[in-house]
Amino acid sequence: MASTTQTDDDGAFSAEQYFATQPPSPSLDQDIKKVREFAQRQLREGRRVVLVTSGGTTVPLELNVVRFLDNFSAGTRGATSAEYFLKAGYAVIFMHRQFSLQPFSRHYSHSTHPFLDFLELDSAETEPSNVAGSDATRISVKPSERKQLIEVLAAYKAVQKAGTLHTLTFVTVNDYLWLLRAVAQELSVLGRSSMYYLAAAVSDFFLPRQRMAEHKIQSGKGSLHIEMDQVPKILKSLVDEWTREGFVVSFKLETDTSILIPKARAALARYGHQVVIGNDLHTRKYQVVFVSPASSHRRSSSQKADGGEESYIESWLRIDPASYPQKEIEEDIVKELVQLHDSWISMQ
Ligand code: PAZ
Repeated sequence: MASTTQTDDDGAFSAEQYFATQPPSPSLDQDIKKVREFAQRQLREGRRVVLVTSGGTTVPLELNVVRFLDNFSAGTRGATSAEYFLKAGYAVIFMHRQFSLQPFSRHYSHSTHPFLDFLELDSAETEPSNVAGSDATRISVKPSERKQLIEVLAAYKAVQKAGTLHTLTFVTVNDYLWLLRAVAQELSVLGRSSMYYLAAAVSDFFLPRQRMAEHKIQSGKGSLHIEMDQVPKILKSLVDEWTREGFVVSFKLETDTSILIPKARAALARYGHQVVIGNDLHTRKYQVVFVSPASSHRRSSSQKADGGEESYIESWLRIDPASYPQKEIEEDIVKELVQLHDSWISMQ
């Protein structure tokens, strides 16, 4: 816990204090200039925009970083959802952990479906070792892979042509926080047409720059003790300050399912956003729970219709595990969110 810095009531850094003391990455201004151009174009062209965050953040332990804390997230949820949002007509800002999965190319991940395995050298009589470097050698795609490749490639090319996908990368939790704030501030021009789909697995703790070792931490002095500070409650600032009208969807991951719904409700009560999607680490590809205020689409938890306690509605989305990966739960998640976003827009 921070001992010498201004903190929130629960001991976390306040967002204000965080941004006053932790410097942004040198590329932030350039990144945001491009986001501004993208947002302005989508505004002119009358498209809704969704910010999809995806993948895990790191927490560096040294300034010249050799060691860092990381988490499990591969970016499957974010990359898959981004594709379904594009299909639904949204423009997507895909803010993801460097080298994590991305829309379209995710189908050909080096670990699960390496593309070299489904390419073939054309002439059957030619020894692969003899054709290296020959311009005459043709390459083809295995017949069993063609249908899917054509579909993925066609969708990818169409999105490129329409200019509806903009990609940003982060590595550390600090990169993530600075980017999220700046992107949200840029997207606020879109008002209710913007959605925030916060699927990244963001560290709850970080080591302030002022307390990091400059060089690689040396062994030989016994065990290592590191005291981390809490990352500020950024959703509060997002909802109350950076984007007052955006439709905000956060994710809650737990490994103890009994606390999933109470934690999701607590997040809604605390931050006053629209939806929390709860998921369990082991079943996240097959089931999620949507939790939203009963008096749905209200901006702030303090605005109760009857002045009383807010109540919440839970609804589960499930797919048959046997149908995966042909069927992806993100298709249903996005479909549901597009409907909720429609209602949110029509409420203004
Ligand atoms: O990236 P992935 O597909 O492996 O996992 C997705 C997820 C579990 C990180 C995401 O659905 C999620 O719950 N994100 C928020 C995690 C949290 O901070 O609680």
